[in-house]
Amino acid sequence: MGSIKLIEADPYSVELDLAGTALLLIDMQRDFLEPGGFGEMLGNDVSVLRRTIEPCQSVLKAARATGLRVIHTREGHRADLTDAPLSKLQRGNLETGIGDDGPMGRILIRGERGHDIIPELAPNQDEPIIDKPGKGAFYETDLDLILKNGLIRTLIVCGVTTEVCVHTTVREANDRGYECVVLEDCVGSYFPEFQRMGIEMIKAQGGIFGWVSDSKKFLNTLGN
Ligand code: C5J
Repeated sequence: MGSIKLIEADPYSVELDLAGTALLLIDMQRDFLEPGGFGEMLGNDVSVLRRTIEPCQSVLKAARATGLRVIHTREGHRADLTDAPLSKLQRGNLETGIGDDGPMGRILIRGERGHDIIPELAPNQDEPIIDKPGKGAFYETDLDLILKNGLIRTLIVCGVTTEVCVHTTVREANDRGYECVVLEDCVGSYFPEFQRMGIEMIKAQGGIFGWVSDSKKFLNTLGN
């Protein structure tokens, strides 16, 4: 590795120093992506998120083959819910919400089947998993420490959902001085208009939060 590669992106192409670049896969969990999970229980069509799985698999395979650092995140809580703010537990007046029994175990609780990452994108032993209680992957986690220790400055961002955990994380990363390249076909929203606007917002005003590219361009950059 240690090489500089150009990735085609919007609003303009950008150089990636591969030694300082990590792939960040955000919340590709059963609860969001599989039928019967929390996302579907909230009335969402999970098939629109499942479109991201194949491109994410290609990107993950290429990143591993190149030796890029790969980091996964999961949104969820302790079994006793002591790390979940009341606001998050109560908002929405849901009949079945975080911590309640669902078809894949207790919803968004660490260790439960629904909380885990989908098998198609299962982490390797050497890939850190960041368990986060919030939407942003930096909030109350050691992600920043792991990135700093790994001399990582650039994040290739994939995951769900575009306007919630992806956006929050990209904004947090941006404020901490990281460069983010979001792969459009590897991030998904249950709402088409949020997907479109979420992507637009990242690359607006000369790349106010970073760049937008896609899986094919990323694979071209890595020479796959
Ligand atoms: C949501 C997420 N949508 N991972 N979480 O609540 O975006």
